[in-house]
Amino acid sequence: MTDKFIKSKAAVAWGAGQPLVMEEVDVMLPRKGEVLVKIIASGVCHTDAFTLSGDDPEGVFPAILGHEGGGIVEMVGEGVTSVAVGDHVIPLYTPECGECKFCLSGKTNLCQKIRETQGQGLMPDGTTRFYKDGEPIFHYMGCSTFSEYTVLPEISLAKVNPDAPLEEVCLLGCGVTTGMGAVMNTAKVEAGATVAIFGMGGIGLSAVIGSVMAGASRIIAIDINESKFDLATKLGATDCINPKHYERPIQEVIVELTDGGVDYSFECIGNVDIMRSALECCHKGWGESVIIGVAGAGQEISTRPFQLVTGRVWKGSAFGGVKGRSELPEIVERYLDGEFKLDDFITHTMPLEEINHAFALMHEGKSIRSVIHF
Ligand code: NAD
Ligand code: AHE
Ligand code: ZN
Ligand code: ZN
Repeated sequence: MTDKFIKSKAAVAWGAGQPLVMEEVDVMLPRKGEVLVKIIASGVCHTDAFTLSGDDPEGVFPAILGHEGGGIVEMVGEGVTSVAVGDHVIPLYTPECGECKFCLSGKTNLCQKIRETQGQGLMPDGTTRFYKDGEPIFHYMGCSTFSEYTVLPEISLAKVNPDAPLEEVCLLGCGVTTGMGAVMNTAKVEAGATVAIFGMGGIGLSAVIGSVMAGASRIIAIDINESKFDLATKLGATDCINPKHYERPIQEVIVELTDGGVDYSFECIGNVDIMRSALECCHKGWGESVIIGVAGAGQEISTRPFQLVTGRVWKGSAFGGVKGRSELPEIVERYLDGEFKLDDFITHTMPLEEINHAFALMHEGKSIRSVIHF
């Protein structure tokens, strides 16, 4: 720990299942190819809660969580050319190096250039930039946006229009891009198609928006928390279903409602039983189901192979299939042009000091997105 550093307030996850603790941490200045970012705002995504719970096989502690942020470049390390001090940026947990096999494939947004160290909570050189009293603290998903200052690789930053309010477009760093992108890029829902979306949190509601944009004829929203249905309807869901109101499996109900099943379904919860329902509510011969939800260590999906033999397709989607550096700036422009709104999602705002309240609201089903203002 011989690098120069600055002081930063951060919410530290000291261990699985423990509340975050406000700390003043030391943030090492950026090394070659790295960027110091001052975070202006960060959403709280269910994946942060998933990792904090201890269910994430890649969860390491102590760590600074948060991956749905917006910030301003404070300082650049040696060799950084694509962003400069003062640029507005959105941190990317799916970076885009533009030169790895994955980036060059034209088939995926899953850049693998720094995936291994990122999964270990480290910068690409295998070290951390966060310390408390000389003890290292891990990064999270390459972002660590629950810190006033964070360090990211240059390839993990999307430079966006400074006219866009970072307090809103931070949601494009994960939730909204993920839901909209899964519909438009992964499933490629076409006009007139029927859609079922399981889970009306930030991701599922964004999938509703994506389905409306795609011109879907029927958008069935499914949740066990009916307080989510008002917003789902406002955003364009045509039907809202609470599975608890039925004795039969929800897939049977949807198949009957839709003359044989939906064209596309999306699992936005992280529940492997619902992933099965989502697949099996798809139409024989062509129905496609996209898994977006993240399930805990040791969990597995199952169905009868006959479901796939008879033409249903099971897929997954990460960050909506979006390549962050080349495509996210354009999505920000579409937001600025009024194509979709973000403020509907922001049910709560609070300072970093109150971040544990954001997790409580999520677990109680009372929030869509809490946004932390720094
Ligand atoms: P959230 O907690 O805001 O929303 C989840 C919703 O699911 C809630 O409305 C809840 O009431 C509902 N739900 C829970 N159990 C249900 C059940 N049995 N039946 C029907 N509805 C049920 O979460 P979120 O932030 O929207 O994230 C959703 C999932 O997506 C999480 O697993 C998260 O980790 C994952 N995620 C994945 C990606 C990706 O790139 N693949 C990106 C972001 C989030
Ligand atoms: N670490 C977990 C998997 C977590 C996961 O699937 N993450 C999603 C993004 S969730 C954002 O809220 C993702 O992008 N996955 C692709 C990747 O490369 O991580 C585990 O099971 O080990
Ligand atoms: Zn997320
Ligand atoms: Zn790459």
